[in-house]
Amino acid sequence: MTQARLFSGMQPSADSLQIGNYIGALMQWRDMQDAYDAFFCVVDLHAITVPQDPAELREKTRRTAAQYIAAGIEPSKSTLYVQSQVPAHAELAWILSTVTGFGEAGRMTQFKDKSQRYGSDQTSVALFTYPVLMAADILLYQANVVPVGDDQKQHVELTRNLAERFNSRFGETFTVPEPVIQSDTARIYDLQTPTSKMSKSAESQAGVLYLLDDISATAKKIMRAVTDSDGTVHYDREGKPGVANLLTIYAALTGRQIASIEDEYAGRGYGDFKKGLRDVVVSEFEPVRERALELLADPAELDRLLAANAEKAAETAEKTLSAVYDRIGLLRRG
Ligand code: AQP
Repeated sequence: MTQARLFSGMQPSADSLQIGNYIGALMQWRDMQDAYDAFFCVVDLHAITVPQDPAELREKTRRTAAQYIAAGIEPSKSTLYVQSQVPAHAELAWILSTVTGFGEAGRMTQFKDKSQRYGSDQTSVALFTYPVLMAADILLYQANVVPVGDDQKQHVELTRNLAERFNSRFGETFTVPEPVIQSDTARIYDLQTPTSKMSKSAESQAGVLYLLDDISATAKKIMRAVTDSDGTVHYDREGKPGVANLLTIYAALTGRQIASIEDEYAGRGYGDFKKGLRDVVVSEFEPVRERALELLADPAELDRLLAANAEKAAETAEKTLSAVYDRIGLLRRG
């Protein structure tokens, strides 16, 4: 029986991924890779929608791929590749932009947020068309499912609309994908500002737990995490966002229920609780970090592996692109 297809990706927008990427995406990907024909992409074309230093971008791309593998994505099982190595992504994005309404693209809240943050002079047209490129990423592989955070739900909805519109205008071409939205408890917040989502490219690194940070830095960040003056280890997202966030991380990494962790630390104060969490995070991160650094010590081998996977991805992608070109009436090279 053929397996259903899965597509997902992350931007190489930092030297290291952070624990939110790990809990919210990589752990899920690792669990799903056996049941699906999975494509995991390092979306470098998305990363350049905001300015990037060229040498750093190349390095961040390798680092992101190495962390996928170190976290348990197996390149022999899943297709793990770099977006720009498969030109069909950019080509299909152009085609899809011709069936995307300007108003429709303008309603994307991520664009509204990001363009407000950068100001219109610093906002690229590519940031505006970002969701169309994301639609191309997904539709090229005829993906059935797309695991994403809830902030990406609107983009997957746009992808579904574009697929349905294209299919009804030009004939059945694309699989209409379903989003797999991670649950609320998989969302991780900044340790210093526990009301904001943790981000790998955050301005301040003090509240971000990076997978590749050295272990003592990770331990310090956890011990300094913002809590409250109440002193009880209890989950209350609204009233105690700092503690709730630490409990979320603890539960996600151990697979335990939040209530059982609350019981364990009842009457023991935040110091003990943070030490417990520090041990959990450090023992989870240590082997991932070591494996990633090992892979990065041999960039030529990593590049070869990525190239082989890109070739595999391109085979599938080019089939879809070729069908699309035919359907819309582009004259093909004879
Ligand atoms: N804080 C988070 N909690 C849970 N999941 C998270 N993800 C990101 N942050 C958290 C998930 O990780 C994947 C990364 O997607 P991305 O690289 O395209 O960018 P993002 O979602 O914008 O992640 P960052 O870390 O915040 O990156 P920057 O700083 O570049 O914007 C997605 O599956 C996301 O849900």
